[in-house]
Amino acid sequence: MKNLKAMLVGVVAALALTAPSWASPKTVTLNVSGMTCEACPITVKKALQKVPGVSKIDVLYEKKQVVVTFDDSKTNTDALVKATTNAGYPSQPEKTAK
Ligand SMILES: [Cu+2]
Repeated sequence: MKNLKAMLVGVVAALALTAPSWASPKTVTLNVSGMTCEACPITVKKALQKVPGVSKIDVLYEKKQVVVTFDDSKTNTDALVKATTNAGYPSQPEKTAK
């Protein structure tokens, strides 16, 4: 079964690389420096959940980062930044290393 698993991993990797244009979930990492206590991520998360098109939010409290997965046909990084900023937590998209 080892080979099958390796093959599946390869297929998934290939799919990820050739992401179809009709469904393009994007992931952005936002640096939220204002998250200073453990209640902050909850507020940030709630604000982001209200943005249409957002499908996944991972708060990395220790790194003061929020990883947001969203549908880029429905929303964009600017809207996400605006949402956290309006909630009292200004954020900056992390420059993605290519
Ligand atoms: Cu707090």
